[in-house]
Amino acid sequence: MIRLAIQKSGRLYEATLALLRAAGLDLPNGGPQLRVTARNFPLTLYLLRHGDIPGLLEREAVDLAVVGQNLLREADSTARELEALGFGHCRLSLAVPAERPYAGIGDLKGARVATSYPRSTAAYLEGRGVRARLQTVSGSVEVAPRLDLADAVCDLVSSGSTLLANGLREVETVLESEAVLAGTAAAVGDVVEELRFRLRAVRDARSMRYVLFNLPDERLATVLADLPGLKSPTVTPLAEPGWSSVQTVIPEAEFWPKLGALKQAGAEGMLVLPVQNLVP
Ligand code: PRT
Repeated sequence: MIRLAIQKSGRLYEATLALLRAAGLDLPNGGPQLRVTARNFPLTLYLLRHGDIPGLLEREAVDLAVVGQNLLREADSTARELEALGFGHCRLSLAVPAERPYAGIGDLKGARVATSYPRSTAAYLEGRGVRARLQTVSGSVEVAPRLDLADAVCDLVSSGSTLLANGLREVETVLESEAVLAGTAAAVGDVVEELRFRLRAVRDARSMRYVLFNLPDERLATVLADLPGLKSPTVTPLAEPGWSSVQTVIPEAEFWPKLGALKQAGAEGMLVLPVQNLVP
C-alpha cells in the first residue's frame, strides 16, 4: 500500500484530487478524515497541511507527495521530483515598493527583506553577492513594507494582483514552481511506476486538443506540411469526392493560431475535442 500525502485544503487540494480521479483512482468523497484509501488501487491518501509535507517525506512517514516545488526547494529536500503535474504554477519573487527606484539586485544591499522563504531568498541574494537583512515572517508578507517593517519582500506570485494591491513591483524571479509528484528514495516499484504512468497520461492529455476537419484534397499537401500530430495526422476520404477528413492532436499553446490558419487554408466543419488520456 503506497502512502501519498496531499494538501488537505488550500490551493492545491481540488486540482490534486481531480488529477488523481482522472487517473482512475476511485477515492471516497472528502470529509474531515486524515486518511482515505482508494477502492481500486493500492494507495492510501494522507490529507495534510501543505507546509508539513516536505518534513514528512524527509522522515519517510509517507512514500509520495503532491507538493509545490517551492516548498521542496525551501526545505532543501532530498525527495526526488518524479513528475511535474502541470498545475499550482507560481514564482517566488523579490518585490519593492512601486515608487522605489530599482536599478538592479545591488540596490538590495543592506535592505530589510521580509519573506516566508528565507533559505531560497538567502541563496538567491548570496549567489549574486548581495548581503541583505532577511526578516522571516509566516504570513501577510506583502504588508511588511507598508508597515515599515521591510524595504522589500520575497513572496509567491501567480497573477501579480496581490503585489499590485499592496503597491509593490516585482523585480527579480528567485524560482519558478509548480506542483510535482515527489517521492522518497524508497518509493520505487510497479505501483509507483503505474501511478506515474497514469499521471503523465492525464497531464499530457490536458495540454492537447483533438481536432477534426474537412479539407478539399488539393489543399492537403500544403496543410499537412505544417500540421502537428503524434506521429502524423490521419487522413480519410469523405463520401463526397475531392474531400478528405483530417484528424490530429494539437498542443494547446499552438491551438488558436493553428485553427485560424486552417480556416484560411480552406478547412470546414472543424470539431475540437478534449483528450482524456494520452499515451505516447
Ligand atoms: O496551510 P497549508 O500548510 O496547507 O498551506 P498554505 O496555506 O501555505 O498553502 P496555500 O494553499 O496558500 O498554497 C499552497 C501552494 O500553492 C504553495 O506552496 C504554492 O506551491 C502554490 N501556489 C500557487 C501559491 C500561489 N500560487 C499563490 N499565489 N501559493 C500561494 N500564493 C499566494 C501568495 O503567497 C500571495 O499571498 O497568493 C498570493 C499571490 O497571488 P497573486 O495571484 O495575487 O499573485
